[in-house]
Amino acid sequence: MRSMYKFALSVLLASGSAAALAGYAYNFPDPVTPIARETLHMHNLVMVVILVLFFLVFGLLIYSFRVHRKDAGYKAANYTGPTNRKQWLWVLSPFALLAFLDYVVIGIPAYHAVVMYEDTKTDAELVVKVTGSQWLWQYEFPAEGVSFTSRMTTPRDQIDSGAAKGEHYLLEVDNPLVLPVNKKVRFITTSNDVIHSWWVPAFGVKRDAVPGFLREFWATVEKTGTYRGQCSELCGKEHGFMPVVVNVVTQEEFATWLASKKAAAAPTAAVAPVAQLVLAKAQ
Ligand SMILES: [Cu+2]
Repeated sequence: MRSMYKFALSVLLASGSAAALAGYAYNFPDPVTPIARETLHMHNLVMVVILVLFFLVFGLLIYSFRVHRKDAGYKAANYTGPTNRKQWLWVLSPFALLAFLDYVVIGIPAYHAVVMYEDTKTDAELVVKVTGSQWLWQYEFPAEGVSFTSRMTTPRDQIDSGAAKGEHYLLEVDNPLVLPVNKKVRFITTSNDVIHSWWVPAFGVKRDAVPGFLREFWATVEKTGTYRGQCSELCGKEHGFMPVVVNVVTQEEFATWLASKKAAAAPTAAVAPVAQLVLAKAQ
């Protein structure tokens, strides 16, 4: 047993420095959208319910093992099913309790959460189209006529040859997506090639980007800052190298950023975004 612990510890130490491990947490990241908050709330609720049940059931088991054991004089029950009222009560009340927990205590808030997650259109103030591509993300603001690609910028020597890793190793890009704070953003995802998945943990959203299909989700980010995520659907050899970075800024900063993107895109505005992507890949 001790050698197993030693082995586990050495694997843990070999897999990363203390600084790298410090970045890992046991709980969800701080929620910054209504969906993320709701998800965390549901998770905590379910956790409390199952922990109480777990300790209750195991407590009863251990109690029974100890008290009703053979050498204390107990005989095994010749039990084939409930026959009297008391036995029926013991059968039906846990069943009723589980049904109540499942359909009421957990079911009602879960239902509300799912309905909320899917409501992408009510009061949406901005639409962003996210296209996954091996191995980068393309962002488009269709109404504003802005589109650009976002690629990882982590230097290859940090990945391949053991150079010291930067603070945002594998989670840094050239063109982050910029969003205004406190605005409901409707996202539409799709893909150019294989299935990808756009995921930002602090937003509580993850949606597959499927070629030939449009999938939707939404986010209202309530706090300015930089949020990072990753592609979370295995999409080829560089799946691990297509991070998501979102800068959430004030409305004014967003307007400035959007205007600068529009100005930069002006000469090639006539070229379809997909064609731009093909050209960029060919270079
Ligand atoms: Cu991917």
